Amino acid sequence: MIAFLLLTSLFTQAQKDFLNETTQDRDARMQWWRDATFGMFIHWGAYAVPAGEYKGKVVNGVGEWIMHTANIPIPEYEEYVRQFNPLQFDAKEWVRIAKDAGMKYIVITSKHHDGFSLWDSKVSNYDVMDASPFKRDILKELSDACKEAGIKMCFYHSIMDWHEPDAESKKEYTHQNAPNPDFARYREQFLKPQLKELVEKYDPAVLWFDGEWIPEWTEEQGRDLYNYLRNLKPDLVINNRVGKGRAGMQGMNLYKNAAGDFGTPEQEILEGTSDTDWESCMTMNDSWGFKKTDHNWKSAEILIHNLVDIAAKGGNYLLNVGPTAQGLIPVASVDRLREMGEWMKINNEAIYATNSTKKYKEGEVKYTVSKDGNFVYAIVTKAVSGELVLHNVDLKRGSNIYMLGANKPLKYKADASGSLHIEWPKDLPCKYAWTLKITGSPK
Ligand code: FHN
Repeated sequence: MIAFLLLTSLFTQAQKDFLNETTQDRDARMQWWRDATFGMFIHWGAYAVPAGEYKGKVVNGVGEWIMHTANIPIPEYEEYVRQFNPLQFDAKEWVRIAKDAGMKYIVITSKHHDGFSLWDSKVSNYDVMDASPFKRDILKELSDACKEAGIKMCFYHSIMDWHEPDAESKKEYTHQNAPNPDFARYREQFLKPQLKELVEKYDPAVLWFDGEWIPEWTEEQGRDLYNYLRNLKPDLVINNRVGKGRAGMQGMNLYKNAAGDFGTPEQEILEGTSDTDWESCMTMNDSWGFKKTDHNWKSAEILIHNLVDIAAKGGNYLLNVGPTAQGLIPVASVDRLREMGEWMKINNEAIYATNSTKKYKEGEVKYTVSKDGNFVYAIVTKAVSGELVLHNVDLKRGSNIYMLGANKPLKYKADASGSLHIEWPKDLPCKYAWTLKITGSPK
């Protein structure tokens, strides 16, 4: 152990310190992520087998927490792993559904709190190759399908682990009942080696950590892990749950210089714009993992309006699906993603690679600005009768105003104060929200 710690310290000294990266380097590294704006979150694993039910009863709460919520002993929970055999899993189909929805990256749970790994891990036997009958490397198949489709593959990874003995969290999560759990050993001989495997085998673009709230985890460990991973892959993007900076579900950092590259609001959207990068993650119903009794689906309209609101506030939207134990994305999710894709086909110019502006909204209108600063996109989220009046745009004199998806310029008058009175067209090219492309700048 002393030799090991000596080696680790030598290695730590040789590591480059990425926590003090220049803004220029950071901007270059984050640009693809900022431009992407819209991604798919996938919560999948053994918890899809019970699908929210235990001993014939529906268990309250999110499906992926059933082991803890129903206090299922490890040997019994491992029975779900022995039943995990998603023969209808088709990585290309999943990637197609995400891409056609307009999503640019996919974040899948490589390992959730239950400790079950969805790849061929040499560090753990509690993985899809050794512990389940499926014996296919799910992350390999998805990474290959993503590469082929030009979609960025990213991994969610839980620091909290309810299965690995040394990871036992004494305060609340004592599933392992391990005699002398050694969290430092879990970190150095399980967590880091598994992350090294993921980075070297599948080259993920983002590592999305979670479960950092356990008392055994500290900001200092988060900073060390951040540097360890960036030294393995310098252009890696890592969320702020690698450390302890996150302020609960609001998701933004409590203090300056917290480890991590972006804030992670959960099931909520920031009140306004932010100077720091952020990404709102959200379920389409009320559960991350598949729960067969949860039919409380948000409408496609709500989901599109969320995407517009988040883009206008300069954030990213990570929208979740919870596939079944057979390996299928629920039809209700597929239908809503298809509608989002139809909308994005016409309006994506106002979403991808745009900047936010201080006055990001007026009434039912949200604004984004083209990166070159030449165009303002006014995205109207409520149908208009007669004329729409906009006060927050300085129109370039003599230029036309277009609705994305329509060819003919719209009729408009500018009044003395420069406000635009725009005649609302009868035929609309899409549903739920409509984008006016205006040559000019925000006021
Ligand atoms: O406990 C997890 C939960 O299962 C889910 O993964 C979400 C997704 O962001 N995060 C945690 C709750 O904050």
